Amino acid sequence: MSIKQTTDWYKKAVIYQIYPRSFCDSNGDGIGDIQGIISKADYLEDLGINTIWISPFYKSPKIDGGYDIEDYCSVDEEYGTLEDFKALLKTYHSKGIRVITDLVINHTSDRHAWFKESRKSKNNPYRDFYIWRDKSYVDAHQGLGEFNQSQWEYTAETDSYYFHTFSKEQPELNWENPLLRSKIHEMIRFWMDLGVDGFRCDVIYLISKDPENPAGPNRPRLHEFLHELYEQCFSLKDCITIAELWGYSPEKMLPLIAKEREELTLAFQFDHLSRGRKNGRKYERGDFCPNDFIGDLAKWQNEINGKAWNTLVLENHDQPRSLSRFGSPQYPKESAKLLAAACFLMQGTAFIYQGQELGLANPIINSRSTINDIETIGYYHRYKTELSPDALYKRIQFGSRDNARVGMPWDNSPHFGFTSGKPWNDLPCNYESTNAAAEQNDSTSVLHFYRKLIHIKIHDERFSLGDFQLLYNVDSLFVYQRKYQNQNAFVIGNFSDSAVSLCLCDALADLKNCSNIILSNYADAALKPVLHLRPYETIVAE
Ligand code: TEU
Ligand code: CA
Repeated sequence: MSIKQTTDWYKKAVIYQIYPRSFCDSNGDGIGDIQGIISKADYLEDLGINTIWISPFYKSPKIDGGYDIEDYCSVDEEYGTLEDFKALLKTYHSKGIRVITDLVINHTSDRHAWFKESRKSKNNPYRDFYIWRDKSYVDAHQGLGEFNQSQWEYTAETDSYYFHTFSKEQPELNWENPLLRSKIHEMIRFWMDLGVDGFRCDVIYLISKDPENPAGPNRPRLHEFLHELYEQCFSLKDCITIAELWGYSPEKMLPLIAKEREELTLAFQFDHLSRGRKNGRKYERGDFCPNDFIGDLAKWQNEINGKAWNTLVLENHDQPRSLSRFGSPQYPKESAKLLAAACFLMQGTAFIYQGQELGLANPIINSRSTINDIETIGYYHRYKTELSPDALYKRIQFGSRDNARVGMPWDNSPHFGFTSGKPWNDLPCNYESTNAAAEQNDSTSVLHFYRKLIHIKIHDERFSLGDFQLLYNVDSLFVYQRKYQNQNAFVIGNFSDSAVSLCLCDALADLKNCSNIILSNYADAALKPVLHLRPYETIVAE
């Protein structure tokens, strides 16, 4: 008998995402590592988070930053050893911090032993671990993948083609094969047995494909495969799963995360992160309307709350810094704090990406040598003849995944304390005043604001379990309410660089009774019948 998920600990989890290559280098080779993560446990404990999620650290050629796994049950030697990982678990668990790892099971690296076998011959025992087609099929089904490459790659050994959505070095697994599925289950139990508390499931919706058309949008067996994963793995202890999904409406997502279905625990939604892009294109800046952004978040609150549980995200390793996307260069501290309060005080599990708590802006990306990421390299090659260098780098600066992957700034020493050697991606950045040590000593810093925010998110049940209601969302002004057991709290914000007044009448009348400020981003914030909100001012009141 399996032990089903017993507690809802994820409802009070604040999850800090670590991109291991860029977090902290312990041995001076310019590459972040597991010992580096261990060395920052006190910092994360002081921040107040109660869970970490570590992006892939498994053996990998790192064509896609480690999301191309060569060996599922090992630690890449650049990052350390399995013993180091066990020590990491011990250190974090001893502080009461849970550890979530990344599960990349839609594809492997082309260097994975299964793939090396699979490509050898049509009757190899591993042939059906991957998706193979002949030339006539491929000619009739051409398409471009996520990184601007063809989705079918030729191999001479058997004169046939294998399927991939991401780089050609990331062949996709054939989930129709029960043997492949049982190998994956075994691997997941290996990490659970070591003590891992949950998994972030990379592009998990892609695992089921239409055998007639693997590149097509149909996912006929997705629910079946997820329930099987739950039965065979996730239900065996009190662990959680977070799905990475793209293009899902709340209606389509609910069956994946509704508890009674026993599939996944949580899923990311990124609708609001598409705002401020031209026609939704990731590398092109467009107009940004704050009320659309708040409206997207509120839509998910209204559709998911009470039925399943939301996630709250402003950044991750695939996204530029939220300050550079939605904040203000004139008011960096105020706008970083407003973004944090606006998003994380809604209902849902909060995810904070390393450095976000410092209010980091993007590094400078303005030449070919400042590009490392495979998606950005694909974009560069696609547009380098069509656009002038100025126009091209403007887009890359705006959208590149490299923005989030520069070394974490710990102090003001060379390379901001990320490494004593030469960083693996040596991008120019201005982190003189936005680094952990500088912000530690400044009580008005974004870091101090995040600490307070995380504290109330975890310890004040209005901000974890409370009901959500959007009371006002016009132009740049928003007000929402959280209510738990008849106790109210209000989150108010002016998402713009000009001052505005807000009259507390009609829908906002309840706010008049507020007398206490729980959190604010201006030292002299005050509650008045007509609120005068300064640029990016946010007030959390009760
Ligand atoms: O990302 C999924 C994905 O579709 C990304 O290409 C995403 O669309 C884009 O970067 C953001 O707009 C996941 C991982 O998070 C990413 O780092 C990997 O490259 C990808 O899967 C393949 O494993
Ligand atoms: Ca290192």
